[in-house]
Amino acid sequence: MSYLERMREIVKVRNPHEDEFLQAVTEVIESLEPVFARFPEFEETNILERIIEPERQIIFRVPWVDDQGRVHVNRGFRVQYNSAIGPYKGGIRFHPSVNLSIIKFLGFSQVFKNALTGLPLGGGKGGADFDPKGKSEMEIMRFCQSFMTELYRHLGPDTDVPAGDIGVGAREVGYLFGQYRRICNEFTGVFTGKGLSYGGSLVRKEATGFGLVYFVSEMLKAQNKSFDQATVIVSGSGNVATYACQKAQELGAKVVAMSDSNGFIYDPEGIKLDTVKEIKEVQRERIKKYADIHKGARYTEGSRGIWQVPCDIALPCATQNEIYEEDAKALIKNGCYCVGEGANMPTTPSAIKLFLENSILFAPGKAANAGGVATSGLEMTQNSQRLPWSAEEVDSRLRTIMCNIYQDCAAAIDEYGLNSLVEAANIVGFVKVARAMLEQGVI
Ligand code: NDP
Ligand code: 2IT
Repeated sequence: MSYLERMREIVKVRNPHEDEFLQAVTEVIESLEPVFARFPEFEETNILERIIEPERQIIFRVPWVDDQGRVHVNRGFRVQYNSAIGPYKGGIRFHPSVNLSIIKFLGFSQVFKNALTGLPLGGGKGGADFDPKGKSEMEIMRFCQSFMTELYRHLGPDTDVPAGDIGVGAREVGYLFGQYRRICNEFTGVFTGKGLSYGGSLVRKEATGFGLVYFVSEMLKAQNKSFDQATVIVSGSGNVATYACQKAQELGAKVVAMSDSNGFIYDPEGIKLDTVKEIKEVQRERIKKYADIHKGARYTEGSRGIWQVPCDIALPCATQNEIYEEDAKALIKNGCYCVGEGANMPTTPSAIKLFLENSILFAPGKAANAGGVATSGLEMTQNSQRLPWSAEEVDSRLRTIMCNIYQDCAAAIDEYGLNSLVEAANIVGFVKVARAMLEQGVI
C-alpha cells in the first residue's frame, strides 16, 4: 500500500461517520500524488498524517434562555486546525446542521485556502448547532454572549481570530466581539467582519462575493471569455451570493436566478438586487417574497431546482453539497460552461468529475472564495496598525490577491502537469503549509 493509500485508510478509521470531513480530506489526498513523488521528505516526516489531524478541537456547552424564560442547550465547536503559518483563522457557523464533521471539513479546507491568500493566516473553524431563524434579537444576543463566554479563553489577536460564516453576519459578530471585549478588557483585532464603527474593514462584507467574481473573471479571461452579456445563476441569497451577484452585474452579466433553503426565484429580466437586499438583509425574510414584488419573476419551491435554469455561468454560493451529479448533468445539457464555487465544497465529488470530463471551466472554492478570508487578513493588518484603509485600497488589494491565486494555481498546472484547478489549489496550499511545518520540526 502506498503512503497516500495508507493515509486514506487511517483517516477513515480515525474519523468514522464524518462524511463531509472524509469527503474534503479524500479530495486533497487524491490531488497529492505528484507532490509526494517530487518531495520524498514529506513522506519521510509523515507530514500528511500530521496535517490531517487538527492541532486542537474544542467542544462546549452553550446554555441560553429564550424570551419565555425556557433554558436551551446548544453545542459549540472551535477546531483550531493548523497554525504553522499564522494564527488560527476562519469563520463561525450557526446552523442546525452543524456537527464536528462539518466544522472539521471547513477547518481543514480553511488551512489550504488561507495559505493560498499569501497572507500569514493559519486555519480554523467554529460554530454551533443553533438555528438563528425565528429567534428574536435578544435571543440571538444572549446566545452569542453565552457562546463567547466559553470561547473567549481560546481566542486572541495572535492566537485565533474568528469571523462570520453561515448564520453569522455583522449583527452576530457585534454581539460576539462585544462580549469578548468585555470579558478580556481588551480592544484588539480578535474578530474580523466587524462593524465599520469598531474596527471593521471596508469591503469585508462584499469581499467573498467580489473575490469570487474577480477569480472567475481571470479564469474566463484565459479563454477569451468574460461576465459581459453572460447569463448567470447564483445559489443562496446570503452574504456571498448577494455580493457575487452585485459584482457580476457590474461586469455586465445578467443574473437570472437566486435561492434560499426553501426555493429559488427566476427573473428573466435580471434580478433586482436592491429588492433581494431589502428582503434578506433588512427584513430577514424568505426569497419567495421577491416574486410578490416583481410580477415578471417566478418562485419555485425547492432550492435544487435552480440548477435546471439555463445559464452560461453558475455560482453556487449557499452551502456544501448543493450540486449533485443530476444537477451537474442539467447544467451541462443547458449549455453552462463555467462553475465558480463561492460556497465551501458546494459540488459533490461525482459532479466535479462530470464538470471536468466535460471541460467545464471549474473554479474550486478553496481558491475562488478565498477573498473573504483574505480581506479578513487585511482587516487584521489595519487593526494592528490602528489605521483604516480606504475602500479603493482594500478592493485593489483584494483584486490583486485573487489574480495572484489564479496565477499561482495556473502555474502549478504547468509545473506538475495537472488537469484541473482543483488539484492545483490543493497542491499550492498544501505545499506551503507542509514546508512551514517541516522547517519547524516535529510539530
Ligand atoms: P449566509 O448565512 O449569509 O447565507 C447562506 C445562504 O445559503 C442563505 O441563502 C441560506 O438560505 C442558504 N443555505 C444555507 N444552508 C443551506 C442549506 N443547508 N441548504 C440550502 N441553502 C442553504 O452565509 P454566507 O453567504 O456567509 O455563506 C455561504 C457559503 O459561503 C458557505 O458555504 C460559507 O462557508 C461560504 N463562505 C463564506 C464566506 C464569508 O465570508 N461569509 C467566505 C468563504 C466562504 P436560508 O436563509 O434559507 O438558510
Ligand atoms: O469560509 C471562509 O473562508 C469564511 N467563512 C471566512 C473566514 C474569515 O476568517 O474571514
